Amino acid sequence: MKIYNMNNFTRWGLFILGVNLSLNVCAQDTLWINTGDWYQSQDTMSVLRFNETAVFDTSNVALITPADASLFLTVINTDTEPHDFGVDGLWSLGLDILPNDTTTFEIPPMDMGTYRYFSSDQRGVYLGLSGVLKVGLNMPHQFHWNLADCMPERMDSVFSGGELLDEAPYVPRYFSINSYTHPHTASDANGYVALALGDTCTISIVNSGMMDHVLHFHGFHVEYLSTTIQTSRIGWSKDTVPLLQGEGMTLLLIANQEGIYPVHNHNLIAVTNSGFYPGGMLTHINITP
Ligand SMILES: [Cu+2]
Repeated sequence: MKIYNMNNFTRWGLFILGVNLSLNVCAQDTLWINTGDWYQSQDTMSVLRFNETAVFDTSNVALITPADASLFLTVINTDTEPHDFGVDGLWSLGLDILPNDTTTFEIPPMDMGTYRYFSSDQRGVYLGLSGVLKVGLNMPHQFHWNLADCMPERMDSVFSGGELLDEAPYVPRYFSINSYTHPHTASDANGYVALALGDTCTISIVNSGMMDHVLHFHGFHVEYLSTTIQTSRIGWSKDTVPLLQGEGMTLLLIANQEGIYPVHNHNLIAVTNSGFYPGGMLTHINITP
């Protein structure tokens, strides 16, 4: 089937005209649901990801769309099973995208902020179909952190169509940001916050995991610009930020001092890889002169 995607053309056209993409009245994008292997220290896991091409990439791609405009999305499902699609807490497609099929649909206009887009079916949840959706964010410096926790035994079982063994305790062995675990988080250009002194950035965070997470910032307080669940926190300035399952939030960071500062999960088990410390959900803010 012919895939019609104006996205790059539109971006370049607007770039040449010097027009900001956010002035568009609607946006469109294409996602591939791909299958591939995710390698970690002690395990290789079969996973699913939303990618921007038919080539498997270990990180779900971040979707970017203007505020108050419809997003026309085409999803191509290369998996062997059907998947649903939704924006957590906000909107759901209400039907399955069938295996080896393509579906185009319209997501109604959304307010400025960060949301989780995902497939809520069992394979989608356990194998990682969950990403960051950024709406109406216009700062020149933007980062995103897609948080996940992974238990290889459950993933293997779900991938092979076996029993989930849900009654066994959930003991995840990997904790990742954009599918990177420390120390590899340092090579993730979307997650490793590299800025110059005086810069300001937004950090879009989504909790795609099956447990709540809490992040601790060293050296900085960050301001809540948006959040989808704990909305009373909007406007707060904090150095410790809890994220409930499925929550999406936008934080504002002002790079007002030089140096390298860690940001890490405050739950010790979540800064390990297969039980070894340090690892997991740990990245850095690197401010240069
Ligand atoms: Cu700390």
